[in-house]
Amino acid sequence: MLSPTEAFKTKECIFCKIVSGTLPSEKVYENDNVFAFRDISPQAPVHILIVPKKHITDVLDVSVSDSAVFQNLFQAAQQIAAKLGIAGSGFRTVFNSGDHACQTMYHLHLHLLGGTQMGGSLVG
Ligand code: DGP
Repeated sequence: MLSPTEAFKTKECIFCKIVSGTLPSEKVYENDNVFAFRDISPQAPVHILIVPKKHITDVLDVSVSDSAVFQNLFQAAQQIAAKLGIAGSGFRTVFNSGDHACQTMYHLHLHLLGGTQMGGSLVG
């Protein structure tokens, strides 16, 4: 029998379906551990979501054995920022976790935002 996490992954998770190609996305980067695509409702000229291929729900769900995945998330951010021309001008990287952070997609994702001057507030 599938664990609740595995059942969610196979039946419900939109980002798992994007990773597997069952749902379409505008892919910008992929390696063995992570997949990155353009956000469907961008909040900046560049708004990319970088997700682990493995279903991890949020930051609370990350374990020590996922260290390679985390390394890959940040390597992907560096490479995508360079590829999309925002490494020099600057960019923001954000993980939302839970209600107060307004997390809506319960598959861990690193937002990569750039291409414009952003405000200084991280909470408003
Ligand atoms: P968060 O609030 O941190 O959980 O952000 C979830 C983001 O996911 C949000 O900016 C919109 C984006 N999103 C939701 N559904 C889809 C989808 O089907 N495709 C794409 N490309 N992005 C999506």
